[in-house]
Amino acid sequence: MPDIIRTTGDLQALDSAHHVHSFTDPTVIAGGKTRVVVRGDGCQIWDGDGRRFLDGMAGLWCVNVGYGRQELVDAASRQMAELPFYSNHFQSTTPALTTLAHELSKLTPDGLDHFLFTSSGSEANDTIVRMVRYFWKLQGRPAKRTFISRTMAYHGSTLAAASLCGMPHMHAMDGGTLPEFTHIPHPHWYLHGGDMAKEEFGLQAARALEQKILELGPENVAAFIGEPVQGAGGVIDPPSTYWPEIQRICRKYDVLLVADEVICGFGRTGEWFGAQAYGITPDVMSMAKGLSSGYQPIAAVAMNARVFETIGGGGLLAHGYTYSGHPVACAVALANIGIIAREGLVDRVRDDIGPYLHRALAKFEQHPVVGEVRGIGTLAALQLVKDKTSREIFSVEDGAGIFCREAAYDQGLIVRAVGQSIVLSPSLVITHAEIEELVDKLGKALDTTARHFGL
Ligand code: PXG
Repeated sequence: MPDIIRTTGDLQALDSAHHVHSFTDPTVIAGGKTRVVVRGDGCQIWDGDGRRFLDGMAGLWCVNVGYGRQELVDAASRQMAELPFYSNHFQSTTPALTTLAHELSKLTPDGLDHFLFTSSGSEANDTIVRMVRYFWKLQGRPAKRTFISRTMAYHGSTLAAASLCGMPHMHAMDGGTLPEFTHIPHPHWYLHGGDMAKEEFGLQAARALEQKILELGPENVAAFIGEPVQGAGGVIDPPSTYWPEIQRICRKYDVLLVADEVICGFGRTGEWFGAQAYGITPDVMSMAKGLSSGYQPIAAVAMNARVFETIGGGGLLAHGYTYSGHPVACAVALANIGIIAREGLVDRVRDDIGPYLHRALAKFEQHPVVGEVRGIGTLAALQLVKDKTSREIFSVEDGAGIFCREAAYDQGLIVRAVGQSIVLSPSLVITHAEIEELVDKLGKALDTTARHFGL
């Protein structure tokens, strides 16, 4: 029988003894600083000491329908009672899995009608690397193997997905990327656009892809992958000209266009998928997080007919995970999509809560420590700056992002710090009153930050 652990202090001690955390400095945990989260409801969470927080991140960009949805609990429970597991290997399926694939085909951009399931976004992107290379091999162009992604991209932590990432610390850990992965600069106008108009900068940033393809030789380039809005890289929403130009370049050189919809999917941008918000039709997409609102670990790769039919002609598809299309995860994803559709959450983000959030945050453009307020739908970021006129940002050593994040935490608000930006990704069910609370708490944290840095 497992030991019953009751107090937060006991949990913190055991945690530092036994748990290796994700994206955490282990010395912080060794100091007993683990945050123990015990309960959630709507956009609120509670810690082990009964303290309430407004969760401005929806967990890790994923609890799109909010915490505490009994309907999802019931879907999991029914499926567990009926059939807790069966695999999709060797020509098998389950009703939940096939129904989910069918429902997804109605939501994804035109032509993306075939779905391969995994348990995480990292596995989905890793799978894409294998599938796309396999696709080109079957097309008779086996040299097309290189993936182009962007600096500050986040695509996951498995080997290939980490190579797709564009964050230096991801590569520094284990000695760089795998071969045949390369990066172009990310399209952050405020920091890199100089005097250029936003739209002009968008075109210039996209044309870095064309230069890179020509440098590598189109005959060697498999795909370009990007998040419609770069999430973990700091909510970098590109100028409106960017994605259509990227799509044009991909088509011109017959390079597959892959959208990583792990954060942008399932309503965050005010459309079902970020690709729809930016007017593009990728060849392949990955999705996770909002697919089940994080209630179950499930992700998927969507592919168009050209990719599907090509890999369909290659004989046995030597790829799959024990938990590909896990029936409990599929049942929960189906119920979750049902909630998003029934409650009109996608339209709510586009017409109501997205504009409301961005109007409320816009006032921070006047704040001495904020240079830029950016984002779309329920994705937002505040760029913290030392000097508004020169757009000089804080250094890593200044640590303004982490300082501000902790100040928000002291106010009872969870936000993420990405470098010197504060990012937000609340649940799609956040109310107007909760947005007022969020802005009030964030304002206090920004005031504390400005005072601390003498602004
Ligand atoms: N793609 C994107 C765009 C993501 O945001 C992944 C892929 C990987 O998904 P999995 O399910 O394997 O984690 C993600 C995940 C952060 C942070 O710092 C964000 C993620 C993961 C860890 C940290 O905000 N997103």
